[in-house]
Amino acid sequence: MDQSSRYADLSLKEDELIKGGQHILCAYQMKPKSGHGYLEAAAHFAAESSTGTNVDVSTTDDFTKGVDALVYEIDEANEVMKIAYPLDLFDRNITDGRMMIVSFLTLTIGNNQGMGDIEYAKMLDFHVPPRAIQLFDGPAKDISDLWRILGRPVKDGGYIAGTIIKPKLGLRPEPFAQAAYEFWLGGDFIKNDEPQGNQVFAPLKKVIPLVVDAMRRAQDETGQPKLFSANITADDHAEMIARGEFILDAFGPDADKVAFLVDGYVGGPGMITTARRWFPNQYLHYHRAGHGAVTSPQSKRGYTALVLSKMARLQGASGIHVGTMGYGKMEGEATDKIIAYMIERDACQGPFYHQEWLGMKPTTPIISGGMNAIRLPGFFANLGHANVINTAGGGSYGHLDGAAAGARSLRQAYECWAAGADPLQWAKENRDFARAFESFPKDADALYPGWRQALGV
Ligand code: RUB
Ligand code: MG
Repeated sequence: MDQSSRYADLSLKEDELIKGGQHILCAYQMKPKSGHGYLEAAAHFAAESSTGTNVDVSTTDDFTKGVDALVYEIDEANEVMKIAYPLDLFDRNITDGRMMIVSFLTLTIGNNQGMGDIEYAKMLDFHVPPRAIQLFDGPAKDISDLWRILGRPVKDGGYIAGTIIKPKLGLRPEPFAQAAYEFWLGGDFIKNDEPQGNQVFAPLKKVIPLVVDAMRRAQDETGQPKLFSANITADDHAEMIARGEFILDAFGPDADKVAFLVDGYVGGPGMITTARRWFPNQYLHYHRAGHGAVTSPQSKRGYTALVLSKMARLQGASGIHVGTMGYGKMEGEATDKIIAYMIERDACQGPFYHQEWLGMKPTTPIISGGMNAIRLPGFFANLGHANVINTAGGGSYGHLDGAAAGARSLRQAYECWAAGADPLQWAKENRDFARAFESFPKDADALYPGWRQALGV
């Protein structure tokens, strides 16, 4: 059945839809299965994503038609279609009238992912009108809160040198806390690796008090405040809350230095909102393990990392991983910096839509995945600033002189970029940075081919 007379209106103008403020707009890469016309498939997609199904139903009335999603633009050659979703389609909380990301996903990237007449469809961008911005929680805490704790300026407070406790699993409580202590002697921020929780060989109730002790000793020794991002991811929201409350209790007077890490892609939006609403005083660290299944450029379904990141800011993530833009080990490109700009700025032009955030707090880009001191200067040059959290696991614990030197090498890499210095020159005067070349010789060979000669190695 061709539904394009009802679910498509190509006379609608995008700028007028945006001015009207009554729709969420979504741009997709979409290809119909062969034998299906583009507009027909697009209209069926909009029907399935809003009020319709594959046939007319007798229960439809005039009101129903007023909340139809409408295809308002198609570009068959580039496989792009755009759909306007009336705001009233989206589910609202009975408790406080607010919007929820699950409903956004259920409609805009739900059943439409398995339709028989669609070869593939992937959301590339979306636009949120001011009214919907007001109806999402947004972040409660942001990077300025961390800078304040660290004694830095609350604007442009700069690079936060972090790590991930490695090995990923397999440390018992004492060696775990020792690994934390050593990094904190040189760095600012430590996160649990995402699978670390309450394993039988490292019970959370034993590990956390030792981490608190490690933090206190590192603070005493360095005279500097330290930050810890604790994983509270769990299937059950009551378990998440129990973990969070135990952790805050254990940190006591240092509880403001605790972030909560939630693996939000595997866990889903409910987990992020649980953390956002139960612990609004803690920095909310959105980890996104598994996202590549849908966000990878190789995947023609799902949504992009930019879409994931925008959803995270709406939900209230204080920070979210945004990859390493081609400078680390995970998939990514230099142009991914747009993802960072989208979540940290108050207005940003995305691939299809200009988004105004209207004062919603920023979400920190968290840079992670195969990073080390050698890779950082190029990364900062591409991004154009260093107001990020960077967690380098292998890049810290893989440093030949240990984790404290690894942490210092990260800071020296930042200072090298900030000074506009030549990294090889800088290495001659900064030992931990220099030793990073020897620690990660494959990276050094690729990025600075003459390094052995220059450093006399
Ligand atoms: C990185 C790590 C993180 C990934 C997440 O460890 O454990 O979970 O970076 O990736 P290492 P992304 O620093 O040893 O590589 O940031 O792309 O979501
Ligand atoms: Mg990890």
